[in-house]
Amino acid sequence: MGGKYNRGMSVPDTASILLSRPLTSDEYYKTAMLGWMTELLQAFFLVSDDIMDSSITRRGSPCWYRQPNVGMIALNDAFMLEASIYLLLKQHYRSHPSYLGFIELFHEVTFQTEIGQECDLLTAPEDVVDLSQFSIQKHSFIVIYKTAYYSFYLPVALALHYLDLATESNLKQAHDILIPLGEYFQIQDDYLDAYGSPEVIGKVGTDILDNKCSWMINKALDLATPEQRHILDDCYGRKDGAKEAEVKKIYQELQLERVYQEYEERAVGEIKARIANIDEETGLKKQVFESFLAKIYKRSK
Ligand code: DMA
Ligand code: MG
Ligand code: MG
Ligand code: MG
Repeated sequence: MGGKYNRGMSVPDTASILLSRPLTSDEYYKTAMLGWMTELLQAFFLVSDDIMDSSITRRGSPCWYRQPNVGMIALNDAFMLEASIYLLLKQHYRSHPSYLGFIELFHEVTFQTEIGQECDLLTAPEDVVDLSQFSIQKHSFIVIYKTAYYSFYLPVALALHYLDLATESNLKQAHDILIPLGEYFQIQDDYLDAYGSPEVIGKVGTDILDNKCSWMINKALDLATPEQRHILDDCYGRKDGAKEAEVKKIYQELQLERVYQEYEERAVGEIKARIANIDEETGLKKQVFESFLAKIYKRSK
C-alpha cells in the first residue's frame, strides 16, 4: 500500500475515455481488477528491485526485505505477487474472449521488464566502475524495457483488450506514444533519485552509490571538464556517502537541474506532437494519452 496507484487507475480511466462515458459498476469492477493486476506486477518488480538495488526505503517505510521477519523471504513473496496475477485472471476472466490475450500480454511485458532490469544491473557492476561504458543509447534501451512497457503500454493494452479494440494498428499507435512517455517518466525517476526529497518520493536515492547508468550521470559525462571527470571517475559507484556527495556537487556545478528542465520541455513537446497525430477513426482517443501526460508532467513524486 501507499503508492500512487497511477498504473492501476489507468485501466478503468482508459476504458472510460475510450467508451466516452462513465463505466457501469460491472465495467468498473472488471477493469479495476485488471488495474490491481498491474499493481501486483509492479509490487513484484519493486520488492525484487529493492533487494537488487540495496535500497533502504519504499513508499515511506523500510523496503519489504528490510521489514522485521521478512528478509530473503521477500524473494518468495515477490514470486507469489506475480503468480497471483494469473490466479485473479483465471478467477475473473476465464470466459472473456481476450483471456489468452491478457495472459500473453502479462507474460510478454514481464519478460521485457526483466530484460531491462538485467541490462540495468549488468551495466552497474558493484566492483568495477568504468564510466566510459555508459551511454545515452544504453540508458534509453534500459529505461524503455525496465519501465515503459509495464508502466505505460500495459495498462492501455489491457483496456484495449478488455473492450475488444486491441487491433494491431491500435496497439501499435498506443505503443508508439506510450514508450516515449515511459522513457520520459523514468528520466524523471532518475532525476528525482538525485534531486527529489525522500519525504515526498517515499524512497532514498541509491543510483550514485549503485553505479547506475542513470540519465543524470550520462548528462554529467557529456558536460564535465577533465577535472570534473576525474572526480566522477573517482567517486561514482563507490559505496561511500562522502563520495556520493562529491558527485552531487558536480551535478550542481554542471547545473543539471536546468539541463533536466530543458530536456523535460523538449520531450513533452515531442510527445504532444505525437498525440496530435493519433488517428481516432478506429477507436483510440487522444485524451487517453493527454491524461497520462497530465498525470506525470513536472511530477515531484
Ligand atoms: C525501476 O528502476 C524499474 C523497475 C522495474 C522497478 P529503479 O530501480 O530506478 O526504480 P526505483 O527508483 O523505484 O527503485
Ligand atoms: Mg531501484
Ligand atoms: Mg533498479
Ligand atoms: Mg530510480
